[in-house]
Amino acid sequence: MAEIFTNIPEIKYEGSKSKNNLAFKFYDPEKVVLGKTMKEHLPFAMAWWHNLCAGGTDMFGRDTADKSFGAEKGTMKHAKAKVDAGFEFMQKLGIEYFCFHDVDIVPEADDINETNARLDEISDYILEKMNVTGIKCLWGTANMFSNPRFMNGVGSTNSADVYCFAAAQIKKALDLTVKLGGKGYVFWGGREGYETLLNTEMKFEQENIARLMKMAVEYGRKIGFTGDFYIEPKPKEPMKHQYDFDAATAIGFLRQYGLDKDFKMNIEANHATLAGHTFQHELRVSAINGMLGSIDANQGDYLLGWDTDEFPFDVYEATMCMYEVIKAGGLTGGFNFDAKNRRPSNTYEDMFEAYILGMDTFALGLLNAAKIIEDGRIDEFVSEKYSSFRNTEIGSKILSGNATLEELASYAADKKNVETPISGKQERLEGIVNSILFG
Ligand code: XUL
Ligand code: CO
Repeated sequence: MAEIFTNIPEIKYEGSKSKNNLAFKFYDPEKVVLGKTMKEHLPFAMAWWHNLCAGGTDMFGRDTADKSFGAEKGTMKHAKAKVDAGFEFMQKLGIEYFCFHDVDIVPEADDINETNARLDEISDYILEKMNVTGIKCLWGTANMFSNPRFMNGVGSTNSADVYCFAAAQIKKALDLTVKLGGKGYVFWGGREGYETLLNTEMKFEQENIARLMKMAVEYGRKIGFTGDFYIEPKPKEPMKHQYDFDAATAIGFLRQYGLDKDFKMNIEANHATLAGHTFQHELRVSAINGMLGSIDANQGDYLLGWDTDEFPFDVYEATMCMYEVIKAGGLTGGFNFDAKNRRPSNTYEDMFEAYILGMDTFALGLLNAAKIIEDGRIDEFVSEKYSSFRNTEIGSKILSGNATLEELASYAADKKNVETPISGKQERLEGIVNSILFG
């Protein structure tokens, strides 16, 4: 099989002083940080859809990047060329995982049986490549947002027939995920929401989504899927209101319908900011609920109100992300670059440089987070801040859950007045972070 990215060598670590655009400056896979190699801390994944399918089309113009890889688009020959390109790409970058939607890997046919036959054929080919290269599948999913049949929703659709087609797609995508040994299975509910309540039965829709997820769990476990199901929260776009608004909302939904044992969160940075949260907030909410599963590593643009899916460049964000991930004991999933080149970055070289940027940004985030943790001042401050609960008799009584409101009121009455609590010291802590990062 002919090389596709002929002018691109294997990407190596050369250190921060390197001026080689095709080298890592910070991602040094074998470097040990807090007892684990960078590669172990950062299981990176390639997103099939952006990297191998998207050519830069936007609402105002067609593709700028050629992703034909020498084959006619819409054919199985092209599907195979994408597999060849994807594996060469991942090998050259040392990326060990990929994520896919069903329709990223084959052109969808008019007849679902034909689509499924194509999926069988391509997954055999992908499996062959996986066996040769050792590259693995992080997660699979079904694209249930592009086809017009999903215009009124998927699990939330008004059409029982469409609901069955969604079930069929999930069943097949789960079969493929198991066949390829995927660690996770994602539900991103881009069409699970509504535009107006004038035409929507919200409770009915949410119950039907839960039913579909329950069937997916039952089927997945039956065919031997032992990994995690993920919800990937997003507040809006394409719908005005999406039911999986943010991690807290999605976790509440999972608990309400008894799905919390099988599901975790797949947190995407750009979705967090669209919900009016920081990436770090969404990670913390997931972690404290025992549901931090995987990450879609990208970033948004604070000046734009939509999902720009940029490659991560913001080192502060990556630092705070890695701080959360390390504190949570790592991910069961990985870091999937759900990110796309900007429309004018349309060459093969740009594809590689984008991944180098993303991987270096997360390597810097890891190094910085380790420094913050090793320095200890931030953790020490936080622990001190709550010490009145942990180090006093009345505080410990409250924490034990055995205090009564009358008792606490009588304690307050005896004290007569209370001092203001200790300062939050935000500016000092931000200064400490800067001095750790740049000192
Ligand atoms: C959409 C998005 C999806 C999911 C998988 O915003 O992030 O690509 O990651 O369906
Ligand atoms: Co995503």
